[in-house]
Order: sequence, then structure tokens, then C-alpha cells
Amino acid sequence: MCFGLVRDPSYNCSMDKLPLVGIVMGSKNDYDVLVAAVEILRTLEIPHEARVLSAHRTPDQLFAYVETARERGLRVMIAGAGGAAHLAGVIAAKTLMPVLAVPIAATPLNGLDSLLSMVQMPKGIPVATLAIGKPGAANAALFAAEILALNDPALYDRLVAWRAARAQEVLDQKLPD
Ligand code: RP5
Repeated sequence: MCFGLVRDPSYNCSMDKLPLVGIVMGSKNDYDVLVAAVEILRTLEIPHEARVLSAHRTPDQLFAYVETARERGLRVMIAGAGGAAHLAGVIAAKTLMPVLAVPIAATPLNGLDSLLSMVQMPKGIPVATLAIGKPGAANAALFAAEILALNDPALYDRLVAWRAARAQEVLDQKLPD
């Protein structure tokens, strides 16, 4: 459930609070990658929503979504898409919220097409592009958390604990004899 202004049942909301992070993907098939972002946001207790919208196939609906995003409480956008991936750039063109882009390997070019489409934004419309695939999706969520933690000490503490746990995982690794 989502409280507040969200009435569209196609929104996938989380944590019974107004979402702070909006995840948009160009196809349901991209969710296999974007789920890595969802998992991080859940772990860090950051309210979020996820939705399928395509820059090419549903441009009007994408514009409508982005135009109301800030007034609905969203503060950071994560956009994942494959191929000629214009999703993040189009979102960035319509908002001043930070837009974090996740390139997805969805074509025979294995994500390089998506990476270059996202990273080569023209001066004036910034998009922060992460790595191709799940590592990029996870890092997009962590980056979103770092942005939100600037004004949320409790979230900052959760990030500190999350990173300490990752360090401990490495220190606990044992090599075979
Ligand atoms: C992009 O085209 C989507 O982001 C997806 O990665 C890719 C292929 O879309 P589908 O044919 O899987 O729906 O717009």
C-alpha cells in the first residue's frame, strides 16, 4: 500500500509510507536487474515505488509520472533500461531531482548500447550513470540512500551499519586449505 496521492493501482509501493525513491524501468523484463535496487531499498527501510514506463513506447505516461513525482514526495529517481536507453535522460529532462541510471544488457550489444545512451548526456541535463546490470542497480539504490541520508541521520546510521556488515563479510571469507 501507498498513502497519500497515489491512486494508480499499477504503482508498486512499499513500506506504507510515501515513497522517496521512484524506480522506473522500460520493461517488466528489466525487473530481474532492478530487483537488486529494490532489495537494497527494502534493507535500508527507504520507502519506494517501482513502475514500468518506456521513453519510447509510453512517452505521454512517462511525462505524466515525472511531472507529479516531486509533489508526491519522491526525491530521487532510478531509471533502468536496455538498448537505446533514453529513459533516464528523458526523466532528467523533466525534473530537477537526481536521476540515477542503470544500463541493462537487453540486446546483442550486452548493455554497452544502454551504457553509452545513458552516460553521454548533453551538458545541462545531468544523469548519474552506474554500472551495467545488477551491481549498478544495487549501487543506484545505495547512491539514492546516500543522497537521502544527507538529511536523515537515522538512515545515515543504517548505511554505516550496512557497509560495516559488507566489510565483515570480506574479513570472514576463508580460502580452501
Ligand atoms: C527497453 O528495451 C527496455 O528497457 C528493455 O530493456 C528493452 C527490451 O524491452 P522488452 O522487449 O523486453 O519489453 O526499452
